Amino acid sequence: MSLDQTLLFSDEVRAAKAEGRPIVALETTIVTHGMPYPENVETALAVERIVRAAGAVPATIAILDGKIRVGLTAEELKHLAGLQNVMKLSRADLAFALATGRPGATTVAATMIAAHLAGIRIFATGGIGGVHRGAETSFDVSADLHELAQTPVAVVCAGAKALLDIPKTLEVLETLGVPVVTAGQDELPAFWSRQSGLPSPLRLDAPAEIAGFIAKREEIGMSGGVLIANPVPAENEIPADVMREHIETAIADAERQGVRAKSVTPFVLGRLLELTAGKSLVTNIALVKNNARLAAEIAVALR
Ligand code: PSU
Ligand code: MN
Repeated sequence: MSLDQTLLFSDEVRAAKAEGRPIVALETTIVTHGMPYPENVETALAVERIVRAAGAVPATIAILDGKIRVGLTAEELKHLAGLQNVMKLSRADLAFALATGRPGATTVAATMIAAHLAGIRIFATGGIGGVHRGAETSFDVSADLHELAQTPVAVVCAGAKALLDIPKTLEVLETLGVPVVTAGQDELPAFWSRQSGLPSPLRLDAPAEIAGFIAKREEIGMSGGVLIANPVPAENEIPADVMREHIETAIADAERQGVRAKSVTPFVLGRLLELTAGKSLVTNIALVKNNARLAAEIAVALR
């Protein structure tokens, strides 16, 4: 079977490709493992509308019936959100879902692979995976970091999720040669909060400047991606010191219950939703929308 038969474009994305219009890839792990129903589906659809309003075409990516689907209809998105046992796919198991026909949602790593295969250069998400706290004993380092090192797709996020060890995550990104550019401020944001206490390695302000940086890397044939950190809007942020306590509780709960590997991030996000009485989800939704808008503006400027 050829790639043509495995990579399936929606009509909207196929037309956008044919016309050379800007496209923004979107992931689905955030739908199946990152947010509860019905906010997950509502957010995914709202994010697609934001991308369109900014002049780009959304390409939401998932694995269904042994195909890499690039662009889903609202019905397909709802179908995916309602399925049981959807795999959370990364580089290691993307082809496993294709070979076995199991449904799969794509993480940042798997979405980057699919976007690159589909010829899409920009991708918006909430927060990337990174180096987990306690990684010195658990060795839990997200495959998202290695994907950023090798696959040339620019990823717009709101920083690494604050449940991670952000200083270690930054160190690994530097080692792997991944540029980290914060949009509009000097400090790296920390997902729910605009502040992480760490300076961003790089800063650019206008979408056109970010597009110029991406284009320059392409021009000189640099491998790997770019990480763009977009601070959550001030009116939606949860201050870092408020989140810190909840994150510590959530991680302690995960440890006590023996939650490991792929289950850690979904568990901690779910626990934070309870501990913040829903506020973490409101912020997560706001930051994903904010990232979709910036990604679309960059895609438009990159044309
Ligand atoms: N952004 C969110 N919520 C999420 C994710 C991103 O707002 O749930 C997902 C992404 O798919 C990312 C994954 O790749 O979390 C990280 O998982 P892990 O830590 O297991 O690598
Ligand atoms: Mn992990």
